[in-house]
Amino acid sequence: MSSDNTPKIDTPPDLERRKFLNTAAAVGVAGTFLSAGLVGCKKEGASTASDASAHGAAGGAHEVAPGTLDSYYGLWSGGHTGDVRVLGLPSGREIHRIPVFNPDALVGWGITNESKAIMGTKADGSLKYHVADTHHVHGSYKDGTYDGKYAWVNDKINCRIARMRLDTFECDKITEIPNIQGFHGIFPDKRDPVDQSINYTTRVFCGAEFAAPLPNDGHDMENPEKYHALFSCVDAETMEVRWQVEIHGNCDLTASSYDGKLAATNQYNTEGGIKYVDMMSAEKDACLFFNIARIEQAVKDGKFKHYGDSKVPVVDGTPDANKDPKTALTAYVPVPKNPHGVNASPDGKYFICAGKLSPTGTIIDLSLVLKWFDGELKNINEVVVAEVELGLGPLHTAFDGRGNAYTTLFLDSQVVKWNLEDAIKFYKGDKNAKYVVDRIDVQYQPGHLNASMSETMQADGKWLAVGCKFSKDRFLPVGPLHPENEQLIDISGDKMVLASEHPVRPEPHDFIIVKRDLLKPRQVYNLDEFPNAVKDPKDAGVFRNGNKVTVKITSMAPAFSLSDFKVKVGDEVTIILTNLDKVEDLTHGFAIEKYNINFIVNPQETKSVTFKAEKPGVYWCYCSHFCHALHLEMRSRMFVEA
Ligand code: CUK
Ligand code: CUA
Ligand code: CA
Repeated sequence: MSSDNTPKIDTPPDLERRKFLNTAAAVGVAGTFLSAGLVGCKKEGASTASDASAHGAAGGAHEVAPGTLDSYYGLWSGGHTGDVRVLGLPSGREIHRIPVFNPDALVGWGITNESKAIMGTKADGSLKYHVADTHHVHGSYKDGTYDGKYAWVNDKINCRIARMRLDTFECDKITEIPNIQGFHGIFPDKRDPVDQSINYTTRVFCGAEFAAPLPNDGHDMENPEKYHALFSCVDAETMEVRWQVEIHGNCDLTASSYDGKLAATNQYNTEGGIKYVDMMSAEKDACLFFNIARIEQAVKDGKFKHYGDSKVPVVDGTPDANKDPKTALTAYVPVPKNPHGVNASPDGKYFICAGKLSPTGTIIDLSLVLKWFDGELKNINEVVVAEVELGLGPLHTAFDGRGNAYTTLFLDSQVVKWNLEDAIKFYKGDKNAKYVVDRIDVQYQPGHLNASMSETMQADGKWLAVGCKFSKDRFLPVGPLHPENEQLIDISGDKMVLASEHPVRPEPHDFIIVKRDLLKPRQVYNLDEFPNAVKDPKDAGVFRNGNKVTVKITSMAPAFSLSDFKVKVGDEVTIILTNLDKVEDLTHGFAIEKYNINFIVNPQETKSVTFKAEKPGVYWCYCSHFCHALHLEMRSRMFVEA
């Protein structure tokens, strides 16, 4: 291989190009707040940006040889594609996509009866929704780390939360949350707030970014003062909505504490603005805390109302109803202008809010928040133990488990590494505390980032992935739509080192990086898991009940158990297919010509489809998944009699 073909992952970025991007972003996004003089913050305590050219490559530590397994799973939200992508890290190889909210032709998601039942259908059996926008993926916890059982992801467009089983990497439940719009942040709890022996996830907290009239039935549409947003709690097992809290302002991202007692959301629109200028008119917005035990007691005590058709209890979390700390369900902690991101440090002590329109990071001490709820603090502002300058456009924060935080700077196209305890010292007045440890340029305009195991008490400080929203000229051009650029940074040393990058289809937002031995995926299904399984080829056949016809088929390479089956025009046909092959990786497909049907069955799996036989004639059904030397010959025929 000529050296010309070697990817130059350690090339210092073209400074002119970076300047251009920053300028463009500043004009388009930040111009208003830059000119509004909101960047005039103290410069002390910040070390100078390190020279990107000083960083070499990470010595190939990110390279994973052919046939070798990655050491981490990355679970990436897919964005518009409504799915969750599974990446191996540190290689960055995409291993799998889990279809969730949107149809997927490979597995027949949105085509099979089983998947439609999970996705939700209208009365005529067609899918209720066809689009989604996934942003945030988080796993279930036990003892402060991932237990490998579930992951959840949100759909911002149609306000749905989905659960995925991590033994089969499949979505198994989807819940639509009532009376909200712009469903954005999610986070599972990590422990029960009252019964501390429940040391695992039992709830998932969900924030609504947009406010609307409650119920949203046509009244008060022109009056934004009558708009409200709700913060919701979903049961991790049943996936039913347990309760909601009516709040002032809006919710953006969501975080939960390691002791289970607190959840929080950052708020960028405490103004209740409709246009962006209104949403950025106040100097401070808030990080809003929820006292989970008190909220659940209020629900038990019947102190709630309902909105519209929803049966979900809604408690009052607005500031007016929560003035006395000793009974308050919520605490509004003022933080600088339009914050984005709220993240829990792995030592369990702090939540970090990134400033977005303020160049600062805010550290909130959770023990002080609990003290405020106990009535032991004079002023809610005392829970803020640091507010320090980080750079322009801070969005999201990850941790290395060694006391350092890593925050994306969207406008600076950088990641800044900073030390939490030094930031607290600096804020307290120790101007010698150099809290900024390092900076690294990324390509370009990063949104989310996450470090290996960062959202657990086992944060291991090895790898940092950065989701760069713009890739510009980093990859072969493919037309106007650019991929996003996922960059991988080695954070094992003092200096951050850019190790590799790979394009991803737009547009993931958040992701988690999980040690591979925490997940125990299965390789083959069990026939007994499927109540409708056709367990023996002898059970195959056509079963008629009026004009409803059930066709039972089994597959075993290289044949289906029926070489043909007969139905009549006008029949409602249900095909049930069980794959009797037991061999790992031996998947078959079932596609029906001209009937718009295709799905796969994995070893020992059963799936079904239902459709109307509308067109008479012979229709070949073929195996659409390469399975055998005689894969092309693996076929059946559907005879539709006129
Ligand atoms: S949001 Cu996209 S970069 Cu939806 Cu998590 Cu911050
Ligand atoms: Cu069975 Cu291809
Ligand atoms: Ca604001």
